[in-house]
Amino acid sequence: MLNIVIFGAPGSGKGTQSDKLIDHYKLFHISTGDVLRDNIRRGTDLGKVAKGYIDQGQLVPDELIIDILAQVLDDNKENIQEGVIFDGFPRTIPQAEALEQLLADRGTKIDAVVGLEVPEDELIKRILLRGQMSGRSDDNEDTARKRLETYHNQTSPLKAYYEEQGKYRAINGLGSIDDIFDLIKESLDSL
Ligand code: B4P
Repeated sequence: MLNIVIFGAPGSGKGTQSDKLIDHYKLFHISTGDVLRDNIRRGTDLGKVAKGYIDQGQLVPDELIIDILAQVLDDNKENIQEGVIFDGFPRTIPQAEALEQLLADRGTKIDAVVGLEVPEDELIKRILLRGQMSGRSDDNEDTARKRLETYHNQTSPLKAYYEEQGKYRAINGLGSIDDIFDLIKESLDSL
């Protein structure tokens, strides 16, 4: 079993590299951003609450997202046996602590945290480029800058948290998608 967190600022390539990791390692993919966007599309109560936060570039409250994650793990007991790629979760220290507990309750743990490191001007460029096609309400310059601020305030402390546990693997997230993936594979294959 291999459980990986893919970590980085908005626009760092988490979703992009997750797609390649799923293919290569045959792991189950959980993207909390995708779960929330799916709920927004379907107009669920959760979607209505989440949209308010996402459009402001803020995080959805911890209690809500932790419950969602627990539910996804419970609904996919069969699918998660080989391991999971956690994409966009955890995003706060309380989420990381909750994840540790959720996995311990299921007799497993996080093996590695892949940190995609990308300079801020490139992050904004990528988000705006995607915004031209994605239709995502948070892919505009104002919200992107707020998302980056939220990342610095609430999410970036997780780097030190996982470094202390010896799990953080820094990856240069600038370059071609395939070259970045090669760096990730190299790092994970040495686990
Ligand atoms: P996410 O869906 O996770 O959005 P994100 O951080 O912007 O990452 P995303 O996956 O979209 O971008 P990626 O880096 O792959 O979250 C959306 C919102 O949901 C959050 O802001 C928050 O409000 C809420 N949310 C989600 N999880 C939560 C949690 N745990 N707690 C609370 N709230 C939560 O890629 C960006 C772009 O870069 C792509 O268009 C890609 O094509 C491009 N790209 C990738 N690699 C590239 C490369 N090497 N070169 C050039 N371009 C590249």
